[in-house]
Amino acid sequence: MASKSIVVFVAIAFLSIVSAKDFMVGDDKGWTINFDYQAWAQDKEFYVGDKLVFKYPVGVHNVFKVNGTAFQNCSKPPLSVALITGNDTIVLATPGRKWYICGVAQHCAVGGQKLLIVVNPVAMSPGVAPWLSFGAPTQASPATGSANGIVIASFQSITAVALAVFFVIAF
Ligand SMILES: *[C@@H]1O[C@H](CO)[C@@H](O)[C@H](O)[C@H]1NC(C)=O
Ligand SMILES: *[C@@H]1O[C@H](CO)[C@@H](O)[C@H](O)[C@H]1NC(C)=O
Ligand SMILES: *[C@@H]1O[C@H](CO)[C@@H](O)[C@H](O)[C@H]1NC(C)=O
Ligand SMILES: [Cu+2]
Repeated sequence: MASKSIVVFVAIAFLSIVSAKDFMVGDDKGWTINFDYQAWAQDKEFYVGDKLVFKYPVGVHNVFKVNGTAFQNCSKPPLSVALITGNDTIVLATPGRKWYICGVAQHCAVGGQKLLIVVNPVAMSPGVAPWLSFGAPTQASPATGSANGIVIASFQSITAVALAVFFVIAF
């Protein structure tokens, strides 16, 4: 407990993105069965800070964020972690592969109601100061590092400039 240390890593960057984008998954079709979400995603570039909006009639579908294994298998997490509002907004907070499935009946396995995207890191504007960091740990063991960290990201668009602040709190 005494060794519990808080590492605060604050990164402030002026981003070259004009503003974060909202992606309506499936566009006019929304989140449904028998739609090719891979084709939908193929021509799109997703960046950290963008949002996915899953639209569907409440009760007809839901949304689970899963890992690659569960995506392949269409294996459903507990219902308690499902998104169910019919207008589920997910902020893409970290780069990398993200997997989403519908957990209703066989919508994923048979209906192909599953989406894989790759989120790109935030594009940096050249010439603007790169990531600035403060509060590097002096006595903290970096062993666990940010792997166990909680990442809270907030994004604000101020006209053409976005200011991103990340707090990584590691125990
Ligand atoms: C994927 O998720 C499942 C259940 O949600 C979990 O059992 C499994 O360990 C996870 N696999 C990986 C590689 O993280
Ligand atoms: C995925 O399916 C395979 C074959 O049915 C099974 O062996 C494996 O345990 C499943 N994995 C998960 C995470 O459900
Ligand atoms: C759906 O969510 C988006 C983003 O959170 C919001 O802007 C929009 O007003 C919502 N629409 C409805 C019908 O609730
Ligand atoms: Cu569904």
